[in-house]
Amino acid sequence: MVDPERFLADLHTLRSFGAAEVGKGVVRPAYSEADIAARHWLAHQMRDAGLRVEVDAMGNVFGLADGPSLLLGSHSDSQPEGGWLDGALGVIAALEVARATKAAGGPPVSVVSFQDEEGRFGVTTGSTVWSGLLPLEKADGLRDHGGVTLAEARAAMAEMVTGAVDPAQFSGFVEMHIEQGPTLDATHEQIGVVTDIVGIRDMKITFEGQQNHAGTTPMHLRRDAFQAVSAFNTLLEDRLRNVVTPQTVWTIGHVSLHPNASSIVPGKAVFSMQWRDGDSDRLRRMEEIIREIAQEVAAHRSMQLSFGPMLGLEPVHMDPKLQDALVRAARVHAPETWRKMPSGALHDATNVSRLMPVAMLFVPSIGGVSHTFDEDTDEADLVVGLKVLADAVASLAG
Ligand code: HGY
Ligand code: MN
Ligand code: MN
Ligand code: MN
Repeated sequence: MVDPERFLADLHTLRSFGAAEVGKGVVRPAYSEADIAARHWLAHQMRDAGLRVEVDAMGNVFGLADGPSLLLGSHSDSQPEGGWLDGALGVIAALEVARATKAAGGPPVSVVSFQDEEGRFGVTTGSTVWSGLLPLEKADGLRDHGGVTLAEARAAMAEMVTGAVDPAQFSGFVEMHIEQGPTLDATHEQIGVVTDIVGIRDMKITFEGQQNHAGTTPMHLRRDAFQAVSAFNTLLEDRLRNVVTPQTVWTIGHVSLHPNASSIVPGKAVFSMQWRDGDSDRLRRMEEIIREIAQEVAAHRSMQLSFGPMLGLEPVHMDPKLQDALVRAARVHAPETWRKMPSGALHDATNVSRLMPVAMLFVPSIGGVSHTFDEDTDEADLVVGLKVLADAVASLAG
């Protein structure tokens, strides 16, 4: 039997690594001191649960059962300003289910906390590398917004690394997560059984104009890189309108201006351009439009333009058999309060689906918010989610 008290206590302990000073959130980006300390603590918990700990070169931490097993988990790194449950919930629920199952002499269950799901170096980097989509040697050259390479960052946890973990030992992967969106909160439902996960594209774009004096340079002579970003953003709205659906999203979430001073016309702007949709063709069409707009703005404003490498993950479907196991358990623990739904957030499950069948379950996010310190979920919903996960695992093994 899973122990809700122990599960909630462990969730709070994990939050203590990198706990934000305000609210309930955490600051635990991949390879930060807090992240590595949390990974040491997790490894310790896994060992106490009777699992064999292996840490691969990326810093993905596995707690392995003997022989073939189901794999449960998520990630324990956070956004630069993250919620306490994003990723952490799936890791701690996995730990609790593995621990309870082992104590009851049940079927073998392994646990994972993937590294850099939040994309300090890209998009779901740890599971992308583990799945074989991106070779580690290539990933090593990726840089965060501060210019640090992945190779430099992961050196900080080199002493934890034991070796590679063979995916062939796992029969499937189930990831529990908070919804991070408004659906379940609005309908007062407790469980979402995920059907699909959207695809994503993410790249850096650079406009280079001319740095100059903000007092003496007449407006018509400026080659202002920020104005180029601003014009680009306005055109996006306009030109994407006929291509997108209400589910399509795009975000400029990071802008770095050079030299970023009040009295200097910015000479250079580097910004992130990210877009997501459930349809690969639409993602491709959007890419064409985005590149066209950037070229148009650059030509019009005498900017030099460059595109960074584009990272992408395709939309994926969840495995029907694993989904059915979650549905059966949801009918028991949340009889009138579950639904099937797609995921607009990315998850490690996307990458793991290249290796084995995967499924996901969601619990509500209060107010539909995540990637903010304000993210939270009612304890009762966390516990229902844990029970659904535990029952689904038991039924899959049986
Ligand atoms: O942004 C995402 O969807 C993921 O949580 N990193
Ligand atoms: Mn997450
Ligand atoms: Mn996240
Ligand atoms: Mn001066």
